[in-house]
Amino acid sequence: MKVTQVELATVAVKPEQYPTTLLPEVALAGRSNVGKSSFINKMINRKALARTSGRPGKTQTLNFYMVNELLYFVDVPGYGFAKVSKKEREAWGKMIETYLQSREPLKAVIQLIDLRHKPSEDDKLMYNWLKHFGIPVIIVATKSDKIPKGKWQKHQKVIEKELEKDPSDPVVLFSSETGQGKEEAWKKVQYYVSQ
Ligand SMILES: Nc1nc2c(ncn2[C@@H]2O[C@H](COP(=O)(O)OP(=O)(O)OP(=O)(O)O)[C@@H](O)[C@H]2O)c(=O)[nH]1
Ligand SMILES: [Mg+2]
Repeated sequence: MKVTQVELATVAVKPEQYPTTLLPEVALAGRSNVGKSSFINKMINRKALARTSGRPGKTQTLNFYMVNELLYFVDVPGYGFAKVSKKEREAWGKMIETYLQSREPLKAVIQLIDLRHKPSEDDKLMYNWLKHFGIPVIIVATKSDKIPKGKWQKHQKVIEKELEKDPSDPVVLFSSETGQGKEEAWKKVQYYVSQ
């Protein structure tokens, strides 16, 4: 995929603020710090258009990145971040739920899981929740650069088994550091966007 044009088109916390230019949308989900914003930057060849941080909780709004006037990547706040107040967490949860549940142009969710670790309870809940609402999921197992190649297969299997992954949902091994999996991830995104 050749990305020629990209911009942060919309920042939203409620439905009235979602884009009105209706293009297919693909949203990012995953625990805080797993690399959602880094994934977007890698996919669009920008170092830091989507803001990233070593500190979890960087992304706090729904950020709609328009790519080639073809689709939106929607950066979503991460879950499982303990250092925010309960009230804040509830507000984010509601914002994310409202978006995922009711957004007609949403074609698929890219759920990021750290390839090094077993999926957490939150990862499992999120995956099950997406499946409950019939949303196609692309599992992106990220930070592959952090473990030796010889272990990739084994770790991927653990993720698939723990999630009880639906066979129709693809898994892409990815690294925002090396760019591994970028073309494959684009292929999956383009497939769902064209549905
Ligand atoms: N080695 C390595 N580091 C990564 C990778 N992806 C992300 N990181 C690092 O992980 C940290 C968190 O990345 P972000 O992209 O900000 O994570 P996020 O999921 O957007 O986090 P929130 O916005 O808090 O939900 C940053 O320090 C990134 O540089 C990867 O593939 N490999
Ligand atoms: Mg982020």
